Amino acid sequence: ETGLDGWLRYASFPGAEDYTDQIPRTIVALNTSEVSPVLTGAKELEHGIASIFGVGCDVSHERSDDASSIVIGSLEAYMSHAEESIEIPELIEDGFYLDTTGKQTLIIGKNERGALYGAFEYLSLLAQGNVSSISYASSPDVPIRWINQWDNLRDGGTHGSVERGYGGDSIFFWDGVVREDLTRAAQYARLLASIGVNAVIVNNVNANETILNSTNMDGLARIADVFRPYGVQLGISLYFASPQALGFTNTSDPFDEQVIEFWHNVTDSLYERIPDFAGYLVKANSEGQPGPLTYNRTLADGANMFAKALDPHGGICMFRAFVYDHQNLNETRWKDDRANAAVDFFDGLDTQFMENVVVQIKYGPIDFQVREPVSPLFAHLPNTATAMELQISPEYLGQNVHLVYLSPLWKEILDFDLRVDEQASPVKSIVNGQRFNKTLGGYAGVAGAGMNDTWLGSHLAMSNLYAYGRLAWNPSSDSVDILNAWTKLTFSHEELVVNTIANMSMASWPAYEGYSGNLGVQTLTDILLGHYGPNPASQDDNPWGQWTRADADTIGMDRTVKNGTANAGQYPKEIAMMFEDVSTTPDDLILWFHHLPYTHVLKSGETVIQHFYDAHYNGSATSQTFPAQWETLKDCIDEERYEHVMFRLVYAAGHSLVWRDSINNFYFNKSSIADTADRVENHPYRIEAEDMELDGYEIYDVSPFHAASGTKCIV
Ligand code: BDP
Repeated sequence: ETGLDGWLRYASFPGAEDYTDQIPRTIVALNTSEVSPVLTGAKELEHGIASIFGVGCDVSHERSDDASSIVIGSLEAYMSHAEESIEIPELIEDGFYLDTTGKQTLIIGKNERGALYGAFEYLSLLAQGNVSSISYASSPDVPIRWINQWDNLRDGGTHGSVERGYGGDSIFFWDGVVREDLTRAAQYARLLASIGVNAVIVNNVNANETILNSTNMDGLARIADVFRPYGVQLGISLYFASPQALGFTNTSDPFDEQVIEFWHNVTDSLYERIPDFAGYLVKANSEGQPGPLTYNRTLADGANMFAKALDPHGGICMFRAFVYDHQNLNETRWKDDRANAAVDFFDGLDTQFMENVVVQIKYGPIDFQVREPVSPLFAHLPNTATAMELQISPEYLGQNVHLVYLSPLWKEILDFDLRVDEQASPVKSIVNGQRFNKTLGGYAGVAGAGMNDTWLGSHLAMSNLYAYGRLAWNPSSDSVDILNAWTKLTFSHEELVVNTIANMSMASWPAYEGYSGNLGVQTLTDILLGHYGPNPASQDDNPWGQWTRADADTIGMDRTVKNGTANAGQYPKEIAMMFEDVSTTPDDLILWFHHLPYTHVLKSGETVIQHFYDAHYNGSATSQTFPAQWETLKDCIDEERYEHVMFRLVYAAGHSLVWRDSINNFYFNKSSIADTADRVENHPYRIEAEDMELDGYEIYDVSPFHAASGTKCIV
């Protein structure tokens, strides 16, 4: 199996044949439009039931009294066929009601998209072997459940690459334009719809103005056409200085009349082609990108310019809070701490944004690190809609070569209680709008899917895409439940498979944190290159503002108000007090907030440096168990996917040793404090490759030097 169907394989399961008599044979689609998600749902049911149970169904539009039919439709359509309608529980937009207890199986959506979601839910239950009678309503926690693809139209040569994507070229773009063949775009929309994702931003946040030429707008309309039957809306990222770059104006000042007119015209043209266009995503004044500050306007002025153009059409402007200037780290107001930037930049703007602006905030204050506190900005915008940006393609967490199941990390962030105004304020209740009475809000998941049949570069990484959709629908879902459902749908119902994948996945984030960066010092990857391998030295010598502040005696960033960058003071009072004080800061964030001697004793009883050594050994030891665990599944999984996963697990187990030894050696060299278990200085069983007799290999110096023991590698 290639993996192309992801979790929508609809494989049969042992005993499925016993249920064939119970499965309805007629599917009645109450909504009749050819592009209606309801019809998509009906066809999906037909396909799924045939695949799981080996029985054929007819799809019709006529409701009859046939006892074995599945009726699927929007609430409105259901009510208009009201002869014997039953009372449907309260639903919100995109929600659905699923009832298999009566004469007819009912799948009723609040809207047409909701009905499609209901069909996917029903099929997911059947495919997991759950054929018992059920009756329940389900509605999403948030209206914004979007995917961000960082796809480039052109990348130097002719490719459409995906920034921070590990699954091959763009499924949307090639050679500067939208691909002719959009089969993969439709398949992607199907996968996304099945987990409740309702919009995709199709191009990179580092956007290019050429997305707005008429050829590309026509191309975008073609993508929107293949998305529409799945209820997935299309949106795009904008380059802020497009009016200038395209030669329409000589400024991109958001107060300039011609600039305003330009954006209104662009927006109107997009809606002419794509009436259900979702909206814009804007990265401004960040990492060299222009923005409103370039023209001495506020971030709100910039966001509102787009929001005004979108408003008459019902579109949304997602305005990113990832605003910082990497050239200018000595900016005094940030106190030399990039973690302070977002709150400082949005200071005073909370009441300034239009209703259809959503501020999109990365989960932590820096940048998708293995361990960050939640971004304090979530506590500062009670009058503004917010969305949380999560990275499904784990750029700093092993890039889908290492196994890292992200749901536990995301849930820690979502459940964190910010205690705004000393009241319960879990982050998930801020983004869903409940805490501050907002109607808009939600999630943006940076997915990085590509043309590779595995979509993300690795079969196991697909559990992260699945979990993203599930948590955006219901952030209180359990990480293991999500995973087990995914495993059954993707691989097998066998207990051994389900339990083994759960064991490996649930151990994977702690293991990666163990052998990469501990105690809140971040992931310790190289900063300026690919963000992949270990390079702890680069943390203290880069213009991007991530620091460990390590010297011979001490390590960690002092972010206290009393002595440091005052970042702890950006949190609401109770949380600020907790992070201000070493004794109340949790161990896993202690070096994020405090600069401490290597000999500081943690709450665990270990010293900081011994924790580093042990965590690196334990984390990499866990990673060593993954290939052996996977091997037990050899006879339960098809060979193609078994081998593909095994190859990565074996490689990652080896790479975890590179991580372990380079980080441990680096801090041993800095601190000169010996490992109490005497593992770091002496590697008794190791033979360096460069010391062997080499045939056909040459010895090279490694840069950074600490990424290889003895500073050498063979190639
Ligand atoms: C960084 C990525 C970079 C993105 C940037 C962003 O390395 O590729 O452009 O975030 O989110 O983590 O804008």
